[in-house]
Amino acid sequence: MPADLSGKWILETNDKFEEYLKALDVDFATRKIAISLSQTKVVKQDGDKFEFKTLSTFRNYELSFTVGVEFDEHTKGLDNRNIKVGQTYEILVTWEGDKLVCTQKGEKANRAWKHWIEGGKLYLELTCEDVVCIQVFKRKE
Ligand code: VLZ
Repeated sequence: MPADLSGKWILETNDKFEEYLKALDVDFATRKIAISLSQTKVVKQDGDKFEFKTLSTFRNYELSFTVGVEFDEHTKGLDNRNIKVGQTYEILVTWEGDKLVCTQKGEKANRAWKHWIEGGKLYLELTCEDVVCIQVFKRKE
C-alpha cells in the first residue's frame, strides 16, 4: 500500500473549484453556495478498499471503491451524471506511485481526480476538460 490517506481532513485551499463546477455544468447559484462551503473529507482505507465522504453543511458526497476494480459512479448532488455506462466506459482507481488516481470516463472529457499526501497535507486534484482544481486539506484534530 503506497500511502495512507485515512483520517479526517478539513479544506484549507480550493483553487479553481468554481471553474471545475462550471466545466461540469453546475448552475450559477449552486456554484456560489458550493465555493463558500467548508468541506471535510473523511477517508477510510482498509487495504485496497476505500470510503470517501465529502461533508459540508449544504451537501455530502460519498464514494466507496476497491483499487483496481471497475465500478459505476452517479455523481448525485454534484453534476448528477452517470460515469460508467455499458462496455465503452470505465472508471478505475489505481495507484500511480504514491498517488491514488481515478479516471472517470463518461460524457465529460478528461475527467479525473488524484489524491496524494504532501507535507502532512492531503491533496486532491480535480480535472474536467481543460480545468484543474487543486484542493489542499489539513488534518482535523
Ligand atoms: O471527490 O470526486 O475525494 O468522491 C463537493 C461537495 C464534492 C460539496 C466534491 C458541494 C467531490 C457540492 C469531488 C455542490 C455542487 C470528488 C472524490 C475524491 C471522492
